[in-house]
Amino acid sequence: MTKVYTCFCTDFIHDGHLNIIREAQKYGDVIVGVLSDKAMIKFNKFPTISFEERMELVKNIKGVSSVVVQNDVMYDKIVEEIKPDYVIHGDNWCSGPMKAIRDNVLKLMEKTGGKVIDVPYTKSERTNLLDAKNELKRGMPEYRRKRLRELINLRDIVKTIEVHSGLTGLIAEKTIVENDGELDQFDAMWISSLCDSTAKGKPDIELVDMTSRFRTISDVMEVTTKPIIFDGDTGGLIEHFVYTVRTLERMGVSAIIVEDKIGLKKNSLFGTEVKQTQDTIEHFCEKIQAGKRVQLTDDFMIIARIESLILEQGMEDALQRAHAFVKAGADGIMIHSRKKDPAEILEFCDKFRESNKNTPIVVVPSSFNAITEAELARHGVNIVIYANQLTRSAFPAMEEVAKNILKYHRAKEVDDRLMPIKQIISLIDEL
Ligand code: SPV
Ligand code: MG
Repeated sequence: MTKVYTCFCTDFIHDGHLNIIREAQKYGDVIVGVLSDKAMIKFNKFPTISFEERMELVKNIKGVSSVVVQNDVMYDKIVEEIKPDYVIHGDNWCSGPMKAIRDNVLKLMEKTGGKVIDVPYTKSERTNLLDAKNELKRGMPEYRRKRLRELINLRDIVKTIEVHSGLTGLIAEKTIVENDGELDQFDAMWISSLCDSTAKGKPDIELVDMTSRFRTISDVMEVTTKPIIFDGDTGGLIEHFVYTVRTLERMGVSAIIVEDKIGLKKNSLFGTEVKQTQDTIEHFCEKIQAGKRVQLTDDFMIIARIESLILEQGMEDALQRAHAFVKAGADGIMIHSRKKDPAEILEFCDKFRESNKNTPIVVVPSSFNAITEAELARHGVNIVIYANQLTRSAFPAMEEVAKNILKYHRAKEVDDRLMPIKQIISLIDEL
């Protein structure tokens, strides 16, 4: 029998999918692959229903002969397994990031003598609306909030990028690159106190109040679906912290990271050059416990950030705090360092993992930036945060353009550095 293969990466079936099945039937037996959770997440189609439910959905389509699991975004393994005569797909994979997948399939089919069929993508008002609605569903608090915990389980390391506005949110949400035949993108977003403050021209000393920080979160949430980790600074007074936890959880934020400092907070990258006071273990444990007590879902995470290495209090102090904070209920540990050499971070991770295998570890490699994600993951790190790179890249670019306009008394000389007007006006999707 002639085998026709197609892969579905969807939580619901619409006319477009049915059209592909109808077309496929003209060539032979239709085998549909359902993308596994792990693969779907790589593709930023975070599932809103379970894998079993997605299998069931496809099994019930008329004209489908069999349903299989596709474990990778690229088709190498599945083509080897099934040896299809045809691979059929909507022609939306002829351009954009999905083109890398089509190229992969073309190469494989050239080898086996099979053919690739591109079916015109169904663009009815109904399918467009269903697509858009399903996409937006992923941004609803009940889906978004639990996504961080799911990612920690599914990813070797959760790659997180700083955002401080709708625009930077769009970059985090949509930037996707092909790397060695794999599609790559960020998993989560970090609402940095440093960058949120800097964007407002304010110092990073907990001056930008929570109401304003929530507003930033809301701007980001409007245009994204990825999970959010909130930089909660010291968390403030315990009496205030509990309200912050409640609000963040209700909004659909996945985690707050609070640092074990007290009093006037200064940015950690100043280290001991400025006066900073570390909280006592007892008081910080009380803060964690208070936050956990008011939390309403099992999704939300309170991550304790340890400043012992920043404040030169030593490894033993950092480890003692980590274990105490976990005992108090912390759902994760962030360990920070401002050294260029990652040695102390790796030593902490290795020692912590000797007696704690599961509590997620978060790191922020702003200073020790030569270390790779793979190396961090090998030492037990679960989340890596690129905490300020978007802000630090945008500022010099903007300043340079400003200087040049002043220099030449016109904007022509900077034009080749600017995003074309056409592109910027179409950057934001119309509803
Ligand atoms: C932030 O991004 O605001 C952080 C990380 O807290 S750091 O600036 O390195 O302290
Ligand atoms: Mg901060």
